[in-house]
Amino acid sequence: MSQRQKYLVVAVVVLAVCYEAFVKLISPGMQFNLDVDALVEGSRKLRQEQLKFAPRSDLTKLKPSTNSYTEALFPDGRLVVPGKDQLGKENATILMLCRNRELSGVLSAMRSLEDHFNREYRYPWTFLNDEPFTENFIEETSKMASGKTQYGLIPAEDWNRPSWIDEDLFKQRLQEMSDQQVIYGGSRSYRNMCRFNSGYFYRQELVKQYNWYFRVEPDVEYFCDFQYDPFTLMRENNKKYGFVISLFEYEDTIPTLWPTVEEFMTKYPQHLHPNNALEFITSKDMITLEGMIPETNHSYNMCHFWSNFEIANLDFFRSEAYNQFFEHLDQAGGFYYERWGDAPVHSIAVSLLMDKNEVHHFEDIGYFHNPFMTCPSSKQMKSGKRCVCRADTGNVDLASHSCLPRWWKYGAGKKFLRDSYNVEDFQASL
Ligand SMILES: Nc1nc2c(ncn2[C@@H]2O[C@H](COP(=O)(O)OP(=O)(O)OP(=O)(O)O)[C@@H](O)[C@H]2O)c(=O)[nH]1
Ligand SMILES: [Mg+2]
Repeated sequence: MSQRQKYLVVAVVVLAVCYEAFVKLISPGMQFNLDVDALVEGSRKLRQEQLKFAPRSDLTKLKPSTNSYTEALFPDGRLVVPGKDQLGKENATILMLCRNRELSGVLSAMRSLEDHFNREYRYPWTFLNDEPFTENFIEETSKMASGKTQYGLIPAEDWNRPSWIDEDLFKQRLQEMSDQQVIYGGSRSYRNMCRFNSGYFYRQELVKQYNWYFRVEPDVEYFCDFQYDPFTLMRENNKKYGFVISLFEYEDTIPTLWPTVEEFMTKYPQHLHPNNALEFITSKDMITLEGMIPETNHSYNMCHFWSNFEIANLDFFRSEAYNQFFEHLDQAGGFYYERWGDAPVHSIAVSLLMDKNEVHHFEDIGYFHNPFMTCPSSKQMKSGKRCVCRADTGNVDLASHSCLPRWWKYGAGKKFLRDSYNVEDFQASL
């Protein structure tokens, strides 16, 4: 064999060895194909094992992950965990009207309120809906709550448009308000919601048992530690309605609300409280240099308490005065032919039927509902109550469209706390 032939043989052998190595080591597909059946079988067995743990009640048997030091999942999968008994002393509930699809916003609002207030008091949460809540909604919200939770289905007759609403006129007004781009002007469900929140929430079976409610909406945020029970604070100080933000309403949602209220005042003068806050909702003077001067078609200046936050006494809404007020408004049809919101309805009722000293401005909670935020301006209060407000949103309190300065002037007044004060001087002044 010549030298050249020897090189050729060696080259062929080397190539053959490399090819085999390539097939075995570099081409996993060929190896994988060989194991497919075994893998499928293994996977099937694993799934069968997992299925043994599938019921949610058995989740506690699983460790969260192989490198976890906890022995069980938390919470433990039961819907009512021990230790959910109410600690707060008042006959009160936290109330949320919402839809299943709003679950993530519901949970974030719950978490915020639980962390800043309710986990120390464990007041029960009451959820209301015009459709049945899903199992998932119930499971997730009951795990988020420190207290008990209950879920109510609103009867159709408390939610839907009443039969005496003229269908043609309703459709026509819906179209007109939608064309005029009135906020939620074309929405049917929003009108049901506003009417329900004006006249029916306090009549629901689950709500009947309570004296107080704290209204919460999906996606809201609370920024400060409460450090007290707001229901107790209100009861002990003879307050019946609590708010955090007050603003001007869009006039094109309530063109005939005020004339309807004027009819009510003429018909039922006995219901007007002698120490009412009529001036708060009718004054049109300039309050602050930046403040808007309300220019409206009627005496109502559009000021209202923003009702997505409310802490209030249910007996006020159950009173004859409030119910005659609501019935009078309802019969006028403005919840459907216009788009009367529950905020101006509650606010006008509170301002006319209640002693203005029974209304409380919670200035120390810090709150956000898109797009407005209120945050304590006192440095002392902010740090003392561990407030962390949003850095990307301004404080609405003194904004041009805020009615708070008007409340200070014509409502229950305002005591300004100095940031640093001498405790003895302060106590002596009380
Ligand atoms: N069950 C139910 N709840 C509703 C419906 N519409 C609104 N809500 C609830 O009623 C409350 C007020 O509705 P929102 O849509 O928040 O109205 P809003 O606060 O004026 O406006 P945005 O928050 O800016 O959308 C919230 O708690 C909603 O979850 C509805 O059709 N069904
Ligand atoms: Mg809202």
